[in-house]
Amino acid sequence: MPSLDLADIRRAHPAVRDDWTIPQEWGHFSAAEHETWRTLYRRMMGVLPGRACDEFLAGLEKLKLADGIPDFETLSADLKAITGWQVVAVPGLVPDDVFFEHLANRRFPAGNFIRAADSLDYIEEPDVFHDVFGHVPMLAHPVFADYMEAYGKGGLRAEGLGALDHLARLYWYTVEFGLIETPEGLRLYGSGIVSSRAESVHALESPSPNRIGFDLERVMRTKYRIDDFQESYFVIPSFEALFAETYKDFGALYAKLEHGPTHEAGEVLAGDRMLHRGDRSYRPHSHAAPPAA
Ligand code: HBI
Ligand code: FE
Repeated sequence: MPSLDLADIRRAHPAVRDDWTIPQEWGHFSAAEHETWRTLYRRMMGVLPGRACDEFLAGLEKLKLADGIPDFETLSADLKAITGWQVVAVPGLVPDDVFFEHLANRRFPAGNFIRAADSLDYIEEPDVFHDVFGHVPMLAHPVFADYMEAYGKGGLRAEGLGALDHLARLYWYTVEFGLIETPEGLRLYGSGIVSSRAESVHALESPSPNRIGFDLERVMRTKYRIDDFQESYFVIPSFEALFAETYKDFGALYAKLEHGPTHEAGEVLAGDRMLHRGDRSYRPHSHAAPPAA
């Protein structure tokens, strides 16, 4: 786990500011790194049409992200004109309170590095492709842009109430790994999925995972995997419904969450609205521990 101590970070990034942002210095990216971005972009566009939701594809189109690692000055100017959001460069993962503070002020923190060309399929930490290709197109959607700001504000409140792990589950099962119902069938919107070629196919088409109708308390009680495909995906009926569902005071909910069960990632409950009951045929394995030689 990378250091989350600003003094450590400052050794490697002397220009880091108190809010953990750093100058992007877009000119420092090499031709090879821009080529890695284009390779990742091309791979994703081979699987996302017909799988990602229209809102994601429309945002991607509007922000013109195909040519290489975007210059955050230009990207932020375009995005600000649409929903008031901007993209800021950070060295990597930042502490929760710093992250929430940025979201609450419509700033999305993006890792200022890209994965190595020889490991396109797995990243230890969110890089610029996961953060910008995965997260930023949905920030061009007004309702989702509002949801992300509300999430940031909720996070700052949750900190005080010791409810961070519940809120992190909400983020995980919507922002990172959410599915949405459409008249044409289920579609992807979660950033962790749409920035991964294999999971974009797995999440929609594998018989293995559960696909369960979104329920706020259910999601906040459900553990998730950080090192492999999800064992359950939660499905929202619309972004408006997600925003309405979560734009209320969580205080009472957090009090309720102090008691009662926590569910394993692959569990199915009697009250679940099952869109697909997984057959668990995919055996999760942890990337973190490389397979025995
Ligand atoms: N930091 N840069 C960065 N990006 C994230 O997505 C991120 C983070 N810090 C914390 C975090 N996500 C999660 O713990 C959220 O659930 C808060
Ligand atoms: Fe992410």
